[in-house]
Amino acid sequence: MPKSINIDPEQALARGRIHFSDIEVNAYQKTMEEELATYSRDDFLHIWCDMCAIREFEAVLNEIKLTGTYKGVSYNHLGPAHLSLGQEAAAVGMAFSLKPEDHTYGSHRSHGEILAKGFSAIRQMSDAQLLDIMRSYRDGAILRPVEKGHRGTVRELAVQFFVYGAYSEMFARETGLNRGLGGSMHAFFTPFGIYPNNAVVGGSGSIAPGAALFKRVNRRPGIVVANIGDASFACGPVWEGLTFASMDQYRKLWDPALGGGLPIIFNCMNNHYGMGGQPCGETMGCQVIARIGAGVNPEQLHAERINGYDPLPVIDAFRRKKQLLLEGKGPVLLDTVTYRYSGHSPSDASSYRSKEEMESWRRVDSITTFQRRLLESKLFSEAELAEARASAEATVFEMFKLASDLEASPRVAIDSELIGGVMFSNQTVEKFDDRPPELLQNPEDNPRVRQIRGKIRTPRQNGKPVPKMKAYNIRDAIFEALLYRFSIDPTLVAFGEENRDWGGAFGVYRGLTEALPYHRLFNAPISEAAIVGAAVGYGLEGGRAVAELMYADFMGRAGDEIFNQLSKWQAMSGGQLRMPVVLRISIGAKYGAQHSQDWTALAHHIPGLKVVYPVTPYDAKGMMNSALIGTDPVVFFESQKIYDVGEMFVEEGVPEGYYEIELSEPSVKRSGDDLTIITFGPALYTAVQAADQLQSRFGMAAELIDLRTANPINYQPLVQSVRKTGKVLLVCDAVERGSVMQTVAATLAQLCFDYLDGAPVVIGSRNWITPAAELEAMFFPQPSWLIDAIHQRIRPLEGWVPATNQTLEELARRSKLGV
Ligand SMILES: Cc1ncc(C[n+]2csc(CCOP(=O)(O)OP(=O)(O)O)c2C)c(N)n1
Ligand SMILES: [Mg+2]
Repeated sequence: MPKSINIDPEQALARGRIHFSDIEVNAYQKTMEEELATYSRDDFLHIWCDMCAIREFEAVLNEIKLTGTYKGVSYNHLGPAHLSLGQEAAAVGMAFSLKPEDHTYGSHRSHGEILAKGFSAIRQMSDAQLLDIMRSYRDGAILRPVEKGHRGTVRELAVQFFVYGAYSEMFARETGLNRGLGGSMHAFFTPFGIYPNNAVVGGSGSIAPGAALFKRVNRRPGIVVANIGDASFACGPVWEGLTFASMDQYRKLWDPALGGGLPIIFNCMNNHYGMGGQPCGETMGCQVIARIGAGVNPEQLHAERINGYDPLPVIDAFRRKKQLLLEGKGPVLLDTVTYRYSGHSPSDASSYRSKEEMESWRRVDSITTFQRRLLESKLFSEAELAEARASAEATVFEMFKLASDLEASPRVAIDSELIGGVMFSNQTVEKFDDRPPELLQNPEDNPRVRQIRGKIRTPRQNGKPVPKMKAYNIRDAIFEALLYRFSIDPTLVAFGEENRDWGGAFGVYRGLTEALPYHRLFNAPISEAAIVGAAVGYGLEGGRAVAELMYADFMGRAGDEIFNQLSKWQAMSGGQLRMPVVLRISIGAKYGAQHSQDWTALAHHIPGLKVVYPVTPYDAKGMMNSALIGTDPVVFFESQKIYDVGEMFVEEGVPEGYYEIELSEPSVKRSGDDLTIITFGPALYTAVQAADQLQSRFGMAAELIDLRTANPINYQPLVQSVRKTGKVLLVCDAVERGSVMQTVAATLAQLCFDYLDGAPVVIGSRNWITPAAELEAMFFPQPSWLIDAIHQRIRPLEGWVPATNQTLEELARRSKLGV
């Protein structure tokens, strides 16, 4: 389908100028008298109480970290405490007018933001809603210790519940918001609209746009706020997130009924410091974070610097900006100026800043200043404010006491299978919403579907092998699985580079452009971090996403998103969240050192990922079907070498209908009694050639097993085979060192020790850069290498003259050289 946007040379080459608008800096100048018309007495009291409660919450942590005691209660908190003493007005201002359906994402220093958002949500919810949340959340595990003897209102109970859950989370207690598995830097509570907070700073920058995408695609109310520190605005994922969130297509190409630009505020919690470095003046060049907006889109992200040392300008800005988002004019960048008195962590002596500077900020402290203004307004007496403050502080202190009490709040039982039990959710969900899935045509009318109908799905036709052009291949298999799920789950979206008109980088999606509206299949910017991060955000919000990386070599560009985000949030939520995301990654060949690497081992090493690599059409369809109905993150590797191969192993052919293949099961592709060859990836086809030769020249029957999955693995069929043959060779295209096959070999050596004639033999690619296409035969395992290895290390083969050296001596020699 040709592009609808025409590129006109006359226009592109015409002379002109880019105009920038002024960016407001601390424009808010309203007096308290003016604000009396905006806020009720109760509003002011709530702002006051929330700021005081947050200050107390952090003060407790500061004291126990520094002295081990607070008001006579001793506690040894081993974990981190990145406190935001001084930043209370920014947090309360941000959260004050957000609704529970507005979702926040944050950073390692988010205690204040979490509390403020929770207090705000509690105030907006009915007693019935609050009771329902407290009773149902983890079956009342957090509520039980708090409600004992409680005599106040439901709202008061909810505040206690929430503060207690937060402290318990920080102290690794069963009663933590995330069962103690998130901890201080990652706590969150989705029923109040508080989503994951990220200790990998800037991490929310690429994830939160995915949450906003979810809201747009699924017409969910509310906005998303990504709270990010000033120093973290230098992070690549933040810039990629800004790019992803401000793509033109939302307003130019997508159905206007969806609502336009992404509803997201990138909110810089600008405390002027990283740990000790200063972004403005030292480590960055923009000087005012709001300036970044100027380069991103013509609206300059509606960027503004606001005074975050006073809650009222922050509330004012959030209300104005939220309105813009609801009008489809997002995204927005806010530069919320604040200051932290506390060190980066309590052990930090703040030697990088002067006492005078800290004193000058204390003199205009947000709580004292706000108190003065409240008193001047005559709405409250000093005693009233003091009493409210004392009451807020008492609640915090009581909840700290309860959370630090090991009897009332037991530690997470780390010796049990608790963590293992939440690494994966292992569920199946047909669809994440009941509305009809949006398709532009009946799948039966899709040109690709029609083309596939004419293809041959079996290994042979009339006894002859099927020519490539006619064979139903791996591309077709993945396409079929995707189209099926697209027609069932309305939340399913797919995106990545060149996903739409190009048909996916390697043609897997050809035909989907005709079938799907823009918002279900779209081209992402060349922002791998944002592509994977957005899929993570989309999944966290409750939708299903398929993200694509063109080449495995680019996994490094999305390293944090794959290794720390996609993989971890299910477990870090204590099993509260699911991550129904499939990350398709294509593995190249013929393109040299930076486009032809099999990096399956990287994904396999990371706990929390399911990692599969099907290499036959039958397996590709069945495994993609399983990935697309599951609730766990699946890294789905595909090989460019074999996208075109037809089915060679399943005589009945690849079913037209739906079927699933469990994602833990190796597949025996050929039976044999003399030797087991286990492969991972397209090395299956290398092994087939070697096995043919072994049979014809040496009468040796090899059992061929395609591992198909690197995690999880059911070892039973592997063990069964190795016990039968006593000999095992493992082959993959990844470099031999640290490959998936090394793990499998080591495990089999232990599981089958008494049955093995010799140590398992692993053949991978050489531990080199991948050379040019012309030299690849020196790099990737060849059929003859396998026979050489069998001859030299497993069983001498009469008359065989090895062309390569696969001996253990050579292995040791190369290892010493590191190659
Ligand atoms: C990706 C990453 N790099 C470095 C760190 C170590 N680190 C933790 S906090 C921090 C400073 C962050 O500063 P800023 O973004 O301004 O947030 P603030 O701490 O001021 O709230 C650094 C460098 C990290 N956690 N993650
Ligand atoms: Mg900072």
